[in-house]
Amino acid sequence: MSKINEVFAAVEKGKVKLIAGIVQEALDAGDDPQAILSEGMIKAMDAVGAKFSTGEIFVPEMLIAARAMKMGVEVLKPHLAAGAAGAAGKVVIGTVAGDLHDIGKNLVSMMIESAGFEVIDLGVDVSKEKFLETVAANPDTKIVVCSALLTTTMPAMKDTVAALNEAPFRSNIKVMVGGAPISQEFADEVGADAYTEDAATAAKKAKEFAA
Ligand code: B1M
Repeated sequence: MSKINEVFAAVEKGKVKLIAGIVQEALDAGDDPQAILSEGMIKAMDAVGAKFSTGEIFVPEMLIAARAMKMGVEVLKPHLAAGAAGAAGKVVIGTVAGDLHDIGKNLVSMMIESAGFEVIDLGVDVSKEKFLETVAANPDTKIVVCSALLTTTMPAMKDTVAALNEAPFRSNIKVMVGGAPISQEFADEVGADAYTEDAATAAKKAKEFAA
Protein backbone atom coordinates (compact mmCIF):
# COMPACT_ATOMS: atom_id res chain seq x y z
CA MET A 1 0.00 0.00 0.00
CA SER A 2 1.22 3.50 -0.87
CA LYS A 3 2.96 5.40 1.91
CA ILE A 4 2.70 8.81 0.24
CA ASN A 5 0.03 10.02 2.67
CA GLU A 6 2.41 9.25 5.53
CA VAL A 7 5.17 11.25 3.81
CA PHE A 8 2.73 14.14 3.39
CA ALA A 9 1.75 14.06 7.07
CA ALA A 10 5.36 13.78 8.27
CA VAL A 11 6.48 16.81 6.23
CA GLU A 12 3.41 18.86 7.10
CA LYS A 13 3.86 18.18 10.80
CA GLY A 14 7.65 18.59 10.65
CA LYS A 15 8.51 15.10 11.88
CA VAL A 16 12.23 15.67 11.53
CA LYS A 17 13.29 12.50 13.33
CA LEU A 18 10.86 10.22 11.48
CA ILE A 19 10.85 11.54 7.92
CA ALA A 20 13.91 9.66 6.63
CA GLY A 21 12.48 6.32 7.76
CA ILE A 22 9.05 7.09 6.33
CA VAL A 23 10.47 8.06 2.94
CA GLN A 24 12.53 4.88 2.94
CA GLU A 25 9.39 2.86 3.76
CA ALA A 26 7.58 4.54 0.85
CA LEU A 27 10.44 3.61 -1.50
CA ASP A 28 10.45 0.05 -0.14
CA ALA A 29 6.68 -0.11 -0.67
CA GLY A 30 7.26 0.68 -4.35
CA ASP A 31 6.07 4.29 -4.42
CA ASP A 32 7.48 6.26 -7.36
CA PRO A 33 10.23 8.67 -6.13
CA GLN A 34 8.84 11.52 -8.28
CA ALA A 35 5.37 10.97 -6.76
CA ILE A 36 6.82 10.87 -3.24
CA LEU A 37 8.38 14.27 -4.00
CA SER A 38 5.45 15.98 -5.71
CA GLU A 39 2.41 14.34 -4.10
CA GLY A 40 3.96 13.80 -0.68
CA MET A 41 6.47 16.55 0.00
CA ILE A 42 5.69 19.50 -2.28
CA LYS A 43 1.95 19.23 -1.62
CA ALA A 44 2.70 19.13 2.11
CA MET A 45 4.67 22.36 1.80
CA ASP A 46 1.74 23.92 -0.07
CA ALA A 47 -0.52 22.87 2.81
CA VAL A 48 1.96 24.42 5.26
CA GLY A 49 1.96 27.65 3.23
CA ALA A 50 -1.84 27.73 3.20
CA LYS A 51 -1.95 27.28 6.99
CA PHE A 52 0.62 30.07 7.37
CA SER A 53 -1.52 32.35 5.20
CA THR A 54 -4.55 31.81 7.43
CA GLY A 55 -2.58 32.31 10.64
CA GLU A 56 -3.02 28.71 11.75
CA ILE A 57 0.74 28.23 11.99
CA PHE A 58 3.73 30.59 12.19
CA VAL A 59 7.32 30.85 10.91
CA PRO A 60 8.79 28.24 13.33
CA GLU A 61 6.35 25.59 12.06
CA MET A 62 7.18 26.51 8.44
CA LEU A 63 10.85 26.22 9.28
CA ILE A 64 10.52 22.79 10.85
CA ALA A 65 8.43 21.51 7.93
CA ALA A 66 11.17 22.78 5.61
CA ARG A 67 13.76 20.92 7.69
CA ALA A 68 11.73 17.72 7.44
CA MET A 69 11.38 18.12 3.68
CA LYS A 70 15.12 18.64 3.27
CA MET A 71 15.87 15.47 5.23
CA GLY A 72 13.34 13.54 3.15
CA VAL A 73 14.85 14.82 -0.09
CA GLU A 74 18.26 13.51 1.03
CA VAL A 75 16.78 9.98 1.11
CA LEU A 76 15.11 10.48 -2.28
CA LYS A 77 18.11 12.08 -4.00
CA PRO A 78 19.81 8.91 -5.29
CA HIS A 79 16.47 7.76 -6.70
CA LEU A 80 15.77 11.02 -8.55
CA ALA A 81 19.17 11.95 -9.82
CA ALA A 82 21.29 9.93 -12.21
CA GLY A 83 23.54 11.76 -14.64
CA ALA A 84 27.03 11.91 -16.09
CA ALA A 85 28.71 14.44 -13.80
CA GLY A 86 29.58 17.76 -15.37
CA ALA A 87 29.59 16.67 -19.02
CA ALA A 88 26.83 19.04 -20.14
CA GLY A 89 28.56 22.22 -18.91
CA LYS A 90 28.57 24.62 -15.99
CA VAL A 91 25.50 26.18 -14.35
CA VAL A 92 25.49 28.93 -11.70
CA ILE A 93 22.40 28.95 -9.49
CA GLY A 94 21.16 30.92 -6.50
CA THR A 95 18.18 32.40 -4.70
CA VAL A 96 18.17 36.16 -5.22
CA ALA A 97 19.04 38.86 -2.67
CA GLY A 98 16.75 39.12 0.35
CA ASP A 99 15.22 35.68 -0.18
CA LEU A 100 16.03 32.78 2.13
CA HIS A 101 13.89 30.05 0.52
CA ASP A 102 16.09 27.29 -0.84
CA ILE A 103 14.09 24.06 -1.11
CA GLY A 104 12.86 24.70 -4.65
CA LYS A 105 16.26 26.05 -5.70
CA ASN A 106 17.92 22.94 -4.25
CA LEU A 107 15.56 20.71 -6.25
CA VAL A 108 16.33 22.64 -9.43
CA SER A 109 20.04 22.35 -8.65
CA MET A 110 19.70 18.60 -8.06
CA MET A 111 17.73 17.97 -11.27
CA ILE A 112 20.12 20.08 -13.36
CA GLU A 113 23.06 18.23 -11.86
CA SER A 114 21.41 14.93 -12.65
CA ALA A 115 20.96 16.14 -16.23
CA GLY A 116 24.76 16.09 -16.43
CA PHE A 117 25.73 19.67 -15.55
CA GLU A 118 28.33 20.88 -13.07
CA VAL A 119 26.42 23.15 -10.69
CA ILE A 120 27.89 26.06 -8.73
CA ASP A 121 25.24 26.64 -6.07
CA LEU A 122 25.63 30.09 -4.49
CA GLY A 123 22.94 29.42 -1.88
CA VAL A 124 20.37 31.96 -0.75
CA ASP A 125 20.29 35.77 -0.48
CA VAL A 126 22.68 36.04 -3.42
CA SER A 127 23.52 39.58 -4.54
CA LYS A 128 23.65 40.47 -8.22
CA GLU A 129 27.35 41.24 -7.72
CA LYS A 130 27.94 37.68 -6.50
CA PHE A 131 26.20 36.24 -9.59
CA LEU A 132 28.30 38.50 -11.83
CA GLU A 133 31.63 37.77 -10.17
CA THR A 134 30.97 34.01 -10.16
CA VAL A 135 30.22 33.94 -13.88
CA ALA A 136 33.23 36.17 -14.57
CA ALA A 137 35.43 33.77 -12.58
CA ASN A 138 33.95 30.79 -14.46
CA PRO A 139 34.01 31.84 -18.12
CA ASP A 140 32.81 28.40 -19.22
CA THR A 141 29.44 29.00 -17.49
CA LYS A 142 26.61 28.13 -19.87
CA ILE A 143 23.55 28.96 -17.80
CA VAL A 144 22.65 31.18 -14.82
CA VAL A 145 19.55 30.20 -12.84
CA CYS A 146 17.83 32.62 -10.44
CA SER A 147 15.15 31.53 -7.98
CA ALA A 148 12.74 33.75 -5.99
CA LEU A 149 9.88 32.72 -3.70
CA LEU A 150 8.68 36.10 -2.47
CA THR A 151 6.83 38.79 -4.36
CA THR A 152 9.03 41.22 -2.40
CA THR A 153 12.21 39.73 -3.94
CA MET A 154 10.96 39.86 -7.53
CA PRO A 155 12.62 43.31 -7.90
CA ALA A 156 15.93 41.75 -6.81
CA MET A 157 15.48 39.13 -9.52
CA LYS A 158 14.77 41.91 -12.03
CA ASP A 159 17.96 43.76 -10.95
CA THR A 160 20.02 40.57 -11.15
CA VAL A 161 18.83 39.75 -14.66
CA ALA A 162 19.38 43.39 -15.71
CA ALA A 163 22.95 43.24 -14.40
CA LEU A 164 23.55 39.95 -16.23
CA ASN A 165 22.06 41.44 -19.40
CA GLU A 166 24.59 44.27 -19.28
CA ALA A 167 27.58 42.03 -18.57
CA PRO A 168 30.23 41.53 -21.27
CA PHE A 169 29.74 37.74 -21.11
CA ARG A 170 25.97 37.94 -21.75
CA SER A 171 26.10 36.44 -25.25
CA ASN A 172 27.87 33.35 -23.86
CA ILE A 173 25.21 32.47 -21.29
CA LYS A 174 21.50 31.75 -20.98
CA VAL A 175 19.56 33.19 -18.05
CA MET A 176 16.76 31.11 -16.54
CA VAL A 177 14.34 32.25 -13.84
CA GLY A 178 11.71 30.55 -11.71
CA GLY A 179 10.00 30.23 -8.35
CA ALA A 180 6.40 30.42 -7.15
CA PRO A 181 5.67 34.13 -7.91
CA ILE A 182 7.55 34.12 -11.25
CA SER A 183 5.76 33.78 -14.58
CA GLN A 184 6.63 33.68 -18.27
CA GLU A 185 5.35 37.25 -18.51
CA PHE A 186 7.74 38.40 -15.78
CA ALA A 187 10.64 36.53 -17.41
CA ASP A 188 9.90 38.27 -20.72
CA GLU A 189 9.60 41.65 -19.02
CA VAL A 190 12.99 41.38 -17.27
CA GLY A 191 14.76 39.92 -20.29
CA ALA A 192 15.50 36.37 -19.11
CA ASP A 193 15.93 33.66 -21.74
CA ALA A 194 13.59 31.20 -20.06
CA TYR A 195 11.10 30.68 -17.28
CA THR A 196 10.22 27.19 -16.10
CA GLU A 197 7.60 26.16 -13.61
CA ASP A 198 9.38 23.37 -11.80
CA ALA A 199 12.69 21.59 -11.32
CA ALA A 200 12.13 18.88 -13.93
CA THR A 201 11.28 21.39 -16.69
CA ALA A 202 14.25 23.55 -15.61
CA ALA A 203 16.58 20.60 -16.20
CA LYS A 204 14.92 19.85 -19.55
CA LYS A 205 15.28 23.47 -20.68
CA ALA A 206 18.91 23.59 -19.51
CA LYS A 207 19.65 20.53 -21.66
CA GLU A 208 18.00 22.19 -24.67
CA PHE A 209 20.15 25.30 -24.16
CA ALA A 210 23.33 23.25 -23.85
CA ALA A 211 22.62 21.09 -26.91
CO1 B1M B 1 8.13 31.36 3.39
N1 B1M B 1 6.78 32.17 2.29
N2 B1M B 1 8.51 33.08 4.23
N3 B1M B 1 9.35 30.38 4.52
N4 B1M B 1 7.38 29.78 2.68
C1 B1M B 1 6.15 31.33 1.26
C2 B1M B 1 6.88 31.42 -0.07
C3 B1M B 1 4.67 31.93 1.21
C4 B1M B 1 3.97 31.71 -0.15
C5 B1M B 1 3.84 31.35 2.39
C6 B1M B 1 2.43 31.90 2.41
O1 B1M B 1 2.22 33.00 2.88
N5 B1M B 1 1.46 31.16 1.93
C7 B1M B 1 4.97 33.43 1.55
C8 B1M B 1 5.27 34.34 0.35
C9 B1M B 1 4.13 35.27 0.02
C10 B1M B 1 4.48 36.11 -1.16
O2 B1M B 1 5.53 36.64 -1.32
N6 B1M B 1 3.51 36.24 -2.03
C11 B1M B 1 6.16 33.32 2.49
C12 B1M B 1 6.53 34.30 3.42
C13 B1M B 1 5.59 35.48 3.57
C14 B1M B 1 7.70 34.20 4.20
C15 B1M B 1 8.23 35.22 5.23
C16 B1M B 1 8.17 36.70 4.77
C17 B1M B 1 7.47 34.98 6.54
C18 B1M B 1 7.79 35.93 7.66
O3 B1M B 1 8.90 36.01 8.12
N7 B1M B 1 6.79 36.65 8.07
C19 B1M B 1 9.69 34.74 5.41
C20 B1M B 1 10.67 35.42 4.42
C21 B1M B 1 12.11 35.07 4.71
C22 B1M B 1 13.00 35.48 3.55
O4 B1M B 1 13.12 34.77 2.57
N8 B1M B 1 13.60 36.66 3.65
C23 B1M B 1 9.56 33.29 5.08
C24 B1M B 1 10.36 32.30 5.64
C25 B1M B 1 10.23 30.96 5.40
C26 B1M B 1 11.04 29.90 6.14
C27 B1M B 1 12.51 30.32 6.37
C28 B1M B 1 10.38 29.66 7.49
C29 B1M B 1 10.81 28.64 5.22
C30 B1M B 1 11.92 28.45 4.15
C31 B1M B 1 12.96 27.45 4.55
C32 B1M B 1 13.87 27.11 3.40
O5 B1M B 1 13.59 27.28 2.23
N9 B1M B 1 15.04 26.63 3.78
C33 B1M B 1 9.55 29.03 4.47
C34 B1M B 1 8.72 28.11 3.78
C35 B1M B 1 9.04 26.64 4.01
C36 B1M B 1 7.67 28.50 2.93
C37 B1M B 1 6.64 27.62 2.17
C38 B1M B 1 5.65 27.08 3.21
C39 B1M B 1 7.19 26.47 1.39
C40 B1M B 1 8.26 26.83 0.36
C41 B1M B 1 8.83 25.57 -0.23
O6 B1M B 1 9.91 25.15 0.13
N10 B1M B 1 8.03 24.90 -1.09
C42 B1M B 1 6.00 28.66 1.18
C43 B1M B 1 4.56 28.33 0.81
C44 B1M B 1 4.47 27.55 -0.50
O7 B1M B 1 5.33 27.60 -1.34
N11 B1M B 1 3.41 26.89 -0.73
C45 B1M B 1 6.40 29.95 1.77
C46 B1M B 1 8.41 23.63 -1.70
C47 B1M B 1 9.31 23.88 -2.92
C48 B1M B 1 9.66 22.57 -3.60
O8 B1M B 1 8.58 24.67 -3.81
O9 B1M B 1 10.17 26.63 -3.61
O10 B1M B 1 8.02 26.82 -4.95
P1 B1M B 1 9.16 26.00 -4.48
O11 B1M B 1 9.97 25.46 -5.74
C49 B1M B 1 9.29 24.91 -6.84
C50 B1M B 1 9.00 25.93 -7.96
O12 B1M B 1 8.73 27.22 -7.47
C51 B1M B 1 10.18 25.81 -8.86
O13 B1M B 1 10.65 24.48 -8.70
C52 B1M B 1 10.23 23.93 -7.46
C53 B1M B 1 9.44 22.63 -7.74
O14 B1M B 1 10.03 21.76 -8.56
N12 B1M B 1 11.33 26.71 -8.73
C54 B1M B 1 12.04 27.01 -9.85
C55 B1M B 1 11.90 27.30 -7.68
N13 B1M B 1 12.96 28.01 -8.08
C56 B1M B 1 13.08 27.84 -9.41
C57 B1M B 1 14.02 28.33 -10.33
C58 B1M B 1 13.87 27.97 -11.66
C59 B1M B 1 12.83 27.15 -12.08
C60 B1M B 1 11.90 26.65 -11.18
O15 B1M B 1 14.76 28.48 -12.52
C61 B1M B 1 14.70 28.14 -13.85
